[in-house]
Amino acid sequence: MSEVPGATGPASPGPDRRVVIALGSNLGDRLANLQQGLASLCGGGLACGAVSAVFQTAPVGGPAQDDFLNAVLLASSPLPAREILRRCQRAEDALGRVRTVRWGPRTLDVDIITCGKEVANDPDLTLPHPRAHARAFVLAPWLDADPTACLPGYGSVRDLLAAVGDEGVRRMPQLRLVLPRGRAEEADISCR
Ligand code: A4P
Ligand code: MG
Repeated sequence: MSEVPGATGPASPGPDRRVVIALGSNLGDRLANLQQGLASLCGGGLACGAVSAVFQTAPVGGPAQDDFLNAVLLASSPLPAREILRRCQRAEDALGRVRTVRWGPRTLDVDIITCGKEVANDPDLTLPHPRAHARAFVLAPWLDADPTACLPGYGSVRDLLAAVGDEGVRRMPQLRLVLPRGRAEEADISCR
């Protein structure tokens, strides 16, 4: 079969970009929820390279609620950011996430922190995540997973965490997340 000049075939994948994803849970079996979130996210175009240690964190904002477990996933992907967002939302839905009050308790929250150097200002997709630079519950696990991490437009994650402080954020060495088997593909997770 010959190619028709100018015909549009399936969209070719874009270049791989480093994708940083934050996961949080403070309802139900928090560690199992985070682990299940990883299972939903990894593979199929999202190469998961590393996951941080688990941190127990005091809730920020919202009503009085239990402490969270938070972690950060480092991945790489050629997928459009919106497709990755849909994947994040499917992972939340699979855990029966219910939205009642803003910043209320949740079985699983999955946020895209950065997608390469992409900048987006849509309320449905803001990149980098608009509050990540000020949140120790994102910065501490991110720094744990990548000591040279940088947040485009803001600077080094180490410096940002030093400015914010890590009060209420505790590393939990006895709690561990593992990347799903066979999905720890190589991901470009360097800061350069
Ligand atoms: N949205 C826009 N940009 C993004 C992005 N980069 N990643 C939109 C993911 N979603 C993004 O999200 C609300 C809307 O944000 C969606 O329509 C999505 O398209 P949501 O998951 O329904 O609600 P949310 O996560 O509660 O909203 P928000 O305002 O993004 O929450 P934050 O700022 O992420 O805070 N305290 C501790 N200790 N640990 C936590 O994990 N999390 C929050 C949530 C508050 N306090 C916390 C924690
Ligand atoms: Mg969210």
